[in-house]
Amino acid sequence: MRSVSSSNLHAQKIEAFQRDGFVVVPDLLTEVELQRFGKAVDESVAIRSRHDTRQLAEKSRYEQSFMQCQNLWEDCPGVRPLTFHPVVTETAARLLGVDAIRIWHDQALYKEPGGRETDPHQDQPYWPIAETDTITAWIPFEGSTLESGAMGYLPGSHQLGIRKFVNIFSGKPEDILSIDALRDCKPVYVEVPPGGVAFHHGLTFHLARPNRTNRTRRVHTAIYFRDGCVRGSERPHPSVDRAGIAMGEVIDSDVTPIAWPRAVADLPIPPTRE
Ligand SMILES: O=C(O)CCC(=O)C(=O)O
Repeated sequence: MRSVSSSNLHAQKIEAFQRDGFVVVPDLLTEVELQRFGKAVDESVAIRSRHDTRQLAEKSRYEQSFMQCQNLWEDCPGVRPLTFHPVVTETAARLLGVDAIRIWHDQALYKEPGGRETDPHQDQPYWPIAETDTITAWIPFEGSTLESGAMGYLPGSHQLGIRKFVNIFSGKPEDILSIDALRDCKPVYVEVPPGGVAFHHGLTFHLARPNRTNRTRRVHTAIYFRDGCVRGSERPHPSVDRAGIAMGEVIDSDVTPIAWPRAVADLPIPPTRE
């Protein structure tokens, strides 16, 4: 099995992530893996969305940015080895500079042909995690291009001391990019080559371009946090509420198992609770 030491995680990548709050790491997944995991996520998205017959134009503004299917690792055995992929998870831990990480949740983010842009936001304010040792792995099965819905990041915005909840879920969100603290910080859009993974810090402001192609932009993401983080607010969230983790308690349950390090080929047993 490959490990990060034999992949492309040079010190410059770690420095870039810590400085900019995002980085693209090439060659983490093989062509065979992209085919296998892409098929597994496609099937899971099809099952989860089988009752939704709406056209794109009939969906909410938020849903026009992407189809979102969460916690696929739990009920889709074919997706589990991707969310807990040893090279992806080790890379995430090395970028964060921590010894062990847990899964917060995973999700497919499928931007349909004609899908609108993803509105700018930070992720961390959506999560009741006290510490900010959080990272998302954004894994496009066919790579991503400016035309297909590439991600854009505001470099260094994770270090500005901002922790702002932007409501992108209903109605038109506030224009967060025009606040004084961000006005001089322009998004950098990045294309990801097939097999590459884009990582961003939980405090990095980010957005994505519309999908101007006639193919769905197929992306799986996994959010990881440092082992030992505690619940920092009462904000409801299934990743802590399902396990009854109270304010101030360490976030440690079968809902958020260790993602790295794990023994070779050892995958976590998903929770049975709703
Ligand atoms: O894929 C997208 O369009 C947005 C992704 C995103 O916001 C995230 O992964 O936090």
